[in-house]
Amino acid sequence: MTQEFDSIVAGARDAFARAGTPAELENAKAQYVGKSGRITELMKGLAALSVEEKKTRGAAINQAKQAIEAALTQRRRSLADAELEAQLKAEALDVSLPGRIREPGGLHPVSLTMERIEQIFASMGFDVADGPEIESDWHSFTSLNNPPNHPARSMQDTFYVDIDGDDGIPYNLRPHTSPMQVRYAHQHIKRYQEAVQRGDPMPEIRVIAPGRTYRVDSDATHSPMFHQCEGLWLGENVSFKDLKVVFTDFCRTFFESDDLALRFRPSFFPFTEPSAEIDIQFQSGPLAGRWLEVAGSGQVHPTVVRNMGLDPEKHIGFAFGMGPDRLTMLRYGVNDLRLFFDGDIRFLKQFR
Ligand code: 2NM
Repeated sequence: MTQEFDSIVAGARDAFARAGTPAELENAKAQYVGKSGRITELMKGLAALSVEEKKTRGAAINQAKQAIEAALTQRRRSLADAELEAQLKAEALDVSLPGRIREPGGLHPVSLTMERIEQIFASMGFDVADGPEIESDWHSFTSLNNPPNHPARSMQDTFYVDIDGDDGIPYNLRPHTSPMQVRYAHQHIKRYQEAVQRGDPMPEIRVIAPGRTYRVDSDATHSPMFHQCEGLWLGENVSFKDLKVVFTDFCRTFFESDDLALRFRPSFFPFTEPSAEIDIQFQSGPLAGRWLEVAGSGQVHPTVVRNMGLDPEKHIGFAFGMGPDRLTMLRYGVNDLRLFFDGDIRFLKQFR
């Protein structure tokens, strides 16, 4: 091969190497072996030569053409390899990643507590009542002996809705579940009136009202939405002694502990008189020795009994209110209330 052809082949190799894509490579190819490429033009030039010259020059051109085609094939292959490499890289699959499995779900720890509370009180003959979270002013406050200027009614404590009730006062997000007990009494009023007419013994009211409640409050131990479970037992002769028995029994069953001490500490609520806070004390375990407040309670105020549509001479008894969120914290040793409402699956799956 002559110097001339060597440099053409070198030029072609160069152009092929510079082509970064298959399209660029096909363009470069056209300049050498295409219809009007360098080699094609040289072939055409052979026509004017003698037979002898055609032989030697033709062979040399052919050799150059073969070298160019070999270089082209090689470059095509390396570009295809690079393309495949890039594609594999882009679609890389990390087979060492854990698969996406659907794990079994479970109840929220507070729901577990609610179910537990309901089951324990059901075993003591308590009905479970459920009702609206958006309440009238009368049900949330007035019926429960909460005077209009009582601090529990203030805007700072209660969420109000943009809709007025029949009394012109906006509806509220219930700050406790006691309205449900007033509703429950009203729902069953016929039974009590019929008993009076027949001279039968007065049917008892034994009900708990578990559910969501709302107050304008938010820190490590208060959430604007929290849970309550209130209880009510009214009958002709239901006393504070019965409250002590019922609540002691409940606490011992709930915490699965027979050596649990209870303390009834005088307090005040508008809807009960007398009233008491209920504290418990574990005798063993991580919380042993400390008095822990778990509920409020008291003998239902005659005004409240009257607002239930009942005769306070015939329906006497007690009510109590407790916080399932707090009971859940005590039972499982959770130290921050907000963990219940963050929805962090790592926390929640521990109760599954
Ligand atoms: C508490 C404390 C004391 C209560 C009162 C009533 C009702 F409806 F009978 F008036 N339900 N719950 C009550 C009494 C609630 O929570 C701390």
